[in-house]
Amino acid sequence: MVDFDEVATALRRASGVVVLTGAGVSVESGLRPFRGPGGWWKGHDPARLATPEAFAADPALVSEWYDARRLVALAAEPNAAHEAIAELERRVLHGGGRFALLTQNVDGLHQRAGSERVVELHGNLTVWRDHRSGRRVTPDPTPFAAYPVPGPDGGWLRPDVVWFGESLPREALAATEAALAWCDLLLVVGTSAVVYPAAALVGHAAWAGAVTVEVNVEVTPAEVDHRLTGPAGVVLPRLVRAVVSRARRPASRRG
Ligand code: BV8
Repeated sequence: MVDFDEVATALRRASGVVVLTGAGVSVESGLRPFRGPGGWWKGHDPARLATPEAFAADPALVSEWYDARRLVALAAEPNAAHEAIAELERRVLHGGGRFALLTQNVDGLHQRAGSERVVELHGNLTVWRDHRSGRRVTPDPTPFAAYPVPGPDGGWLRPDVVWFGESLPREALAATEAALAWCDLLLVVGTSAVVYPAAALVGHAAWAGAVTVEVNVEVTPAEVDHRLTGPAGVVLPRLVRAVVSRARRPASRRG
């Protein structure tokens, strides 16, 4: 397991750790990914649902699909992968390092597992907003009575997520840029690395000199230094235990 030991050593020495996650990190919580076997997209055509045009054309269908996903996310529990990432954050920060979690996921499970330095690149499914005024609401954990759902300011309620063709939130992009400036190890977990601009973060980190590591059950187009193949809920706890259990070396000071 040369790669595993090298990654554990690099992780222990890193002073700026960034983790980028995708839908794969929530699969072991029972949430379906977007692509691949059992993916959401299998059930629905992304062009039909995750776009402003789809919402304008059929707000009832789009809001019903998102409400179903919202309730599944609220009923799910964080899994060992989410918990390992939260533990890693605590260990890195406790050792005087810097840490950021950039997630493409909209299910809120990282925060429920205890992660605090979370940047939601694609928004959050459990918050909705009036599509005209943008005023946000956090609906009760029960299905909406009917679709589409009237918003507080005369528009329809839509999920507070980033649809295809919509720009990522400015504050998320700013936080991402700041993190990549001090990142010396990027852990890419459970993403097919095909959605931009998130997928471009791997190349940006590598170009800036960071060690890049992918944890996935498949090989993706992401060009990384190390690949640890296996479910995130198995690989990540092992990796964090390996980092914690060995003699801690002072975090290398970069720059
Ligand atoms: C934008 C929220 C500017 C809603 C989502 C280049 C630059 C910029 C834009 C583009 C570009 N090229 C193309 C574009 C357009 C587009 C895009 O990237 N299209 C792709 C399909 C080619 N990008 C955009 O539109 C972005 N906006 O750039 O703004 C702009 C403005 C105006 C006009 C033009 C541009 C917005 C992108 C965000 C879209 N919103 N989600 C919702 O949730 O419904 S994307 C959606 O895909 C989710 O957020 C999801 O997180 C994301 C990525 O998917 P993954 O997370 O990777 O999930 P996936 O199922 O694909 O893969 C799961 C992986 O896990 C697999 O690899 C699997 O093997 C692995 N796995 C499974 N089980 C496990 C596991 N791994 C570990 N353990 C396991 N147990």
